[in-house]
Amino acid sequence: METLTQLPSHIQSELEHYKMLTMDKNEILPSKNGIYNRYKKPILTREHIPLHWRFDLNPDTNPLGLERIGFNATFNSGAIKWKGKYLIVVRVEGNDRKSFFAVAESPNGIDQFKFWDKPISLPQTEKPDTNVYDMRITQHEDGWIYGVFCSERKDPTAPEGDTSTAVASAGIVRTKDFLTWERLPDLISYSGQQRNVVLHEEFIDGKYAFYTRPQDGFIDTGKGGGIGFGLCDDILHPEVKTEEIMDAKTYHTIYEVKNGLGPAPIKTKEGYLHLAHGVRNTAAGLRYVLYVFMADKNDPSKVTHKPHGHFIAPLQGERVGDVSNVVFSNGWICDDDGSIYIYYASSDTRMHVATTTVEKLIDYCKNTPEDQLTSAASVNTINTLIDKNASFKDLLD
Ligand code: M1P
Repeated sequence: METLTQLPSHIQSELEHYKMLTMDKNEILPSKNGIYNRYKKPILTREHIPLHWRFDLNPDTNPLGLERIGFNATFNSGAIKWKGKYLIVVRVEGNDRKSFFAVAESPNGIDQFKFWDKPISLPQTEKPDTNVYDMRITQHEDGWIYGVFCSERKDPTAPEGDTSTAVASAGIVRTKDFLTWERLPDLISYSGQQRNVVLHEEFIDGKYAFYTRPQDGFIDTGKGGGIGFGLCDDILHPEVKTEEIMDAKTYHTIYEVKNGLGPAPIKTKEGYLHLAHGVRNTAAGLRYVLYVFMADKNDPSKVTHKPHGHFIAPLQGERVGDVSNVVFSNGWICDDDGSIYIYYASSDTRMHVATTTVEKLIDYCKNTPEDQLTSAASVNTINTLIDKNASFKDLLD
């Protein structure tokens, strides 16, 4: 067996760096709004990729020790607490632009994330995926753990010479151990393409329930868009015949161009907590931010509370990456004590964590003013708070 000292020096230093990163402690940052805390360092980057995924370590076949397979990014991860460990199912993107899924594990949810030995080998349907990404994990009451993800294929109707137009649909897999995955047929729906599809954890009226995001095209949602909700009779033949839009895209909001659900909701005594992304256009391109809302505990398709504006927006170094000005989340974990770990990616490049609690998110949802949709109404909302504070203003002197 080769020993460390026989590796070329650049692989040795990469190994030292990898070991340091995967043992490194993170540091909670003071909260600026009391609602959540960010952390000092990203939890997962391409530098966390194990070296045996990158290098042929055999000096006979790789005498120069060159990297054989390059990795570009680690982002948009599903999440679950499983057997006491915090697992994220990461979208890893190779230098070849192909995304795939790989499980990374942490003992505490905030640092020391380490990839398992091998990425997930995803079974295929009869129509192979070209690219797969953004898996949402749902521990369903039927006993399976489901992963719903975007499956992308070239549009067969694209005109000759068009090498870009694609079709997005919702792929579905299930597992009991995160090692062996069963592929189910892709979700059938009748509202165009689908991305950001999420399985609800409970049966609703004895049926499986999906949150959807109907879209006319691959990027443009067109007449589609909004977060939809639909029921499905049989998960082995998944089909959503009708979708009801429960949270629509809306003019002059942070979800003006499109939106999409993040992870499966967290069930609380007061309703379902949701994390989603909203997209608006700017002169510098699309801006993706995260927002939170709450749905009725007796009717998960009914939004009951919706704070105005964004919950998390890209900040400082998060603003820059392969697709800049983006934060995106498709994973969070709620611990038994009510702590919530929000896993979000910045700029389609790296993973971060933010922490909060069920208590804080319920308070945030119930007591943050809604978007009143005009500047004048926003000023009224601000003035209402200022007036309410009149007898407490001395506290600020
Ligand atoms: O590049 C930003 C995000 O764009 C897409 O999200 P949506 O479907 O809402 O437009 C996805 O490709 C997502 O992976 C990506 O982070």
